[in-house]
Amino acid sequence: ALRSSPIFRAIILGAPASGKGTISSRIVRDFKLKHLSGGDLLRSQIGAKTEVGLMAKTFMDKGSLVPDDVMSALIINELALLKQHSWLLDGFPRTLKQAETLNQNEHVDVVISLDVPEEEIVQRIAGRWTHISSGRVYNTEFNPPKVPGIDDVTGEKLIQRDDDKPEAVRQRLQTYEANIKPILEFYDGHGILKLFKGRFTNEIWPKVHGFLSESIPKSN
Ligand code: G5P
Ligand code: MG
Repeated sequence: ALRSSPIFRAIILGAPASGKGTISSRIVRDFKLKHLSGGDLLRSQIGAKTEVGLMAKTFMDKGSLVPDDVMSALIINELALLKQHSWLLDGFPRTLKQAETLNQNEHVDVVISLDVPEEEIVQRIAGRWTHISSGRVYNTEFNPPKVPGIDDVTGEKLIQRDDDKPEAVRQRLQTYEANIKPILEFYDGHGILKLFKGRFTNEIWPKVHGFLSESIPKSN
């Protein structure tokens, strides 16, 4: 008899430019999960000039976190629309408070944590180009667009993110370091944390793929 596939919920965490977005797009290509990125969600609110977006931008441009209550409400609302779906949450939670709020609202099966050396990260950000409405990312060296400055899929313009300027990048890295430890301990305590260490996405990806192939329950 036909049975819908079992629901699977994953989180992907890592420093700025550790490759969360890049690896997420490979995960959704190969496994049937809906991708939800906190940063992409905020950027689409900014693009639509909503009240939340305008407020969030003041924090993002400095490389600081958007306040927990605002961010958690946004994400919990979006996840409520995905009750029947498997999902992959990218860049949330970023504080222990967010992890606790998520835990009160949703079940999570696995947490993928990317560990990429800092000097690699700083180099990558300088070459990143983003298609804002889809969240697709390119890098002038690693995965350049077919036409410089243009999104492969839509033909629209690519931009450099406001928070990819050097001062904001330094602040984003500091913010990450200041908050990540208790989050990882929280998920390790739940026995669902899986660390992936490496310098390059192409080195980390096969391990993530193998791990998910074994973790995701097979449908039928
Ligand atoms: P975001 O949008 O979540 P970050 O800083 O956490 O931003 P970011 O910058 O989006 O993370 P990423 O997704 O981890 O990075 O990395 P990526 O985009 O895939 O890859 C980075 C670049 O490297 C790309 O150009 C890619 O092509 C290239 N690349 C990938 N792999 C390789 C490789 O192997 N080699 C090379 N050479 N290049 C490679 O959050 C932004 C802001 O939103 C707010 C905060 O203000 C935050 O600063 N925010 C929140 N605030 C509060 N709570 C939350 N939960 C929040 N979430 C977002
Ligand atoms: Mg990202």
